[in-house]
Amino acid sequence: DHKESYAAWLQYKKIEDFSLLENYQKWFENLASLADSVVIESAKKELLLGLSSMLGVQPTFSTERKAAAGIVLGTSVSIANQIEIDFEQLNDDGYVIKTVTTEEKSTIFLLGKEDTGVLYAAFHLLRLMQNRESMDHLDILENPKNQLRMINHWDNMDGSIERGYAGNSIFYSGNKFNDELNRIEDYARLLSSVGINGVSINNVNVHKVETDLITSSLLPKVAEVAAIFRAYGIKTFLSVNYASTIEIGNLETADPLDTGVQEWWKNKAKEIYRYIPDFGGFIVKADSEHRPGPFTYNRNHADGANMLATALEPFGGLVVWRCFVYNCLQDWRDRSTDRARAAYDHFKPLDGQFHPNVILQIKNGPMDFQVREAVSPLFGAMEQTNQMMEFQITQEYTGQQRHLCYLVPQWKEILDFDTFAKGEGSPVKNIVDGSLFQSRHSGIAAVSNIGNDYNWTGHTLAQANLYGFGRLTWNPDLSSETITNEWTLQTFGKDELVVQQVSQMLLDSWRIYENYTSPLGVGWMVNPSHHYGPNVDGYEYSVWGTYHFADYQGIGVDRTVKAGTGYTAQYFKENADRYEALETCPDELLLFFHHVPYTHRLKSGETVIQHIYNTHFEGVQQAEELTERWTLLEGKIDQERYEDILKRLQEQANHSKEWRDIINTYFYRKSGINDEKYRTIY
Ligand code: GCW
Repeated sequence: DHKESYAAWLQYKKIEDFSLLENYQKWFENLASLADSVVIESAKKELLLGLSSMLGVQPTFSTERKAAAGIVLGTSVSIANQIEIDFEQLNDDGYVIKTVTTEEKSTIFLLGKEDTGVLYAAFHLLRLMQNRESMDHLDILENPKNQLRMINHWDNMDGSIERGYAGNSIFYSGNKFNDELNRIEDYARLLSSVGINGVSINNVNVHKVETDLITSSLLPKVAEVAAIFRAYGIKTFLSVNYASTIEIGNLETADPLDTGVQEWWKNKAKEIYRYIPDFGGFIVKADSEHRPGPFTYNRNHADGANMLATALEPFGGLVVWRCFVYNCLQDWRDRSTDRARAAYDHFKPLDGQFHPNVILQIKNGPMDFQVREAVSPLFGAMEQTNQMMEFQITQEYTGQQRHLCYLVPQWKEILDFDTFAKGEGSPVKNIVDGSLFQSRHSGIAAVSNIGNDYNWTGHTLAQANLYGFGRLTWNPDLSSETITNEWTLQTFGKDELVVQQVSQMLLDSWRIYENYTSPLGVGWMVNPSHHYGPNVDGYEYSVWGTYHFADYQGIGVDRTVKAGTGYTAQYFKENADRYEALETCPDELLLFFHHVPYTHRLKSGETVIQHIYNTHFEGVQQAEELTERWTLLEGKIDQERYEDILKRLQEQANHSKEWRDIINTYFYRKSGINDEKYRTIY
């Protein structure tokens, strides 16, 4: 019945330890909820589910606080002065969990400033219980660091998911919404349990059918979905077709300065908000990879975004405008065009021109979610513009959920990257949380990795990426280890060996994947179009602008000011200088910034060619070891998940050999330089 696979980290496994069980049970004899709303209903429902499952009790909620021990749910308004709490310390989604023991009563308060805070507090308490922690002296105050914590779906209404590796869409099939929407509620529970508060439900590439999502034919269904998410504190957004006025509006233009176009969108916004009063707003991919946009009318991105923003503004809606804009019709001979430069070149000059309800959504790197690339220099470069991060949870370039690649350590590195935008101590996380420039709106979004597979994510261990994304977005200061341990405990239970092994496997996996794939930050080297598996020259002569320029002498992209594309100058001085000079450029990004001979010596002491050989042999060995490490856990977790994961790890180990051999052979043949250790190169 796939029970464990489906439940993901909300297992709520029965507590076997008798004294812990007794201790927990005493708290749940009296449950009171002083507030009421659909969101509070969800909190109550989740608590009851967790309690009956973990403790085997079936309590009910009353509306007032009773004597003896108990749990009390409330908000700043409903709690009045029953407990001294300074609600001023909480932001809109913040909460307090506090155990208060007096002579007559012991109470655990779950208090939110708003209803969502109560829901998050309920999930937090359940997490503590899943982790078997004591509840006797809780004193917790939590505020999310990021205002928008969002998931972007690339789901199409035919049921397919662009870059999806876990089955089909849970929202649509056959160009319609699914009749059965139950699964969406379980999805909402998973998201809400890690603090996600926004979701866009259709692909940023908005095709013909999806263009209709903002019409009266589909809005009632969108509203149904939005109602499910609303009960879990999640706002619904839609990706829109920039050329809607032409496609569905009977207008001849989508010129943002045309008054007819402006009117059409204003009316459209009004209509949408009639169906969904708390609609989040629009995600827009414009003038990118053949999608329509304002360029057609000689207008810029600010013109386009502001036109939509004006329409949404009266209702509090946001425009999330993507910065993934570049020339995708390049010629490899043209060394002056550099895709990495594109987002900055397009958007930086527009700083200060965007309306307050526009947020620019910027991919973490300037290329496209590679296993390793530089951090986008656009972060911090637009002081007067709302910016948010776009990560990719779905593993397009990182093994497509057939390989284990846990991305939390990568995301942390990016969030911690010091941009020097306001001198030392200006990390990306302080730009996207809005604090560095006091931005009105900000946050982190990521492309979903889930589908209708019974375990949501194809690779069961890829559930950790979704969990980790949420937790990290709530608080970017959590360590990878904390998040990983939490996830493992909740997902597989509190067995020391399991927690230790699984956590360490996750933490090692990104490096392992990098080892046997593309080296030193150069990226790509994948099969065109589906992007799975090695193909060193797969994109080398194509129009997409993703080159490595390997020849018989050397490899890498010269992005220096001195001799290359000048990209390094897009960073603030400290980083620009560091990347510009070969001596200071970090090894792991060497080929992203420089073209060097194969004999160039890295800071590690190895030559580039020897590094390629070494990491590829080592990576395969590490991938094989992952399988062995997993087999230690047989019998310690349920058989279904054990075998599912084992199968994927075996596939990974095999496929890593293909990577190793194709990459090693290619560079051996190009360079003519032997492996110092004379290992087998085909
Ligand atoms: O690189 C590309 C992906 C596309 C995706 C695009 C984007 C949704 O391969 O599948 O389109 O990025 O982010 O817009």
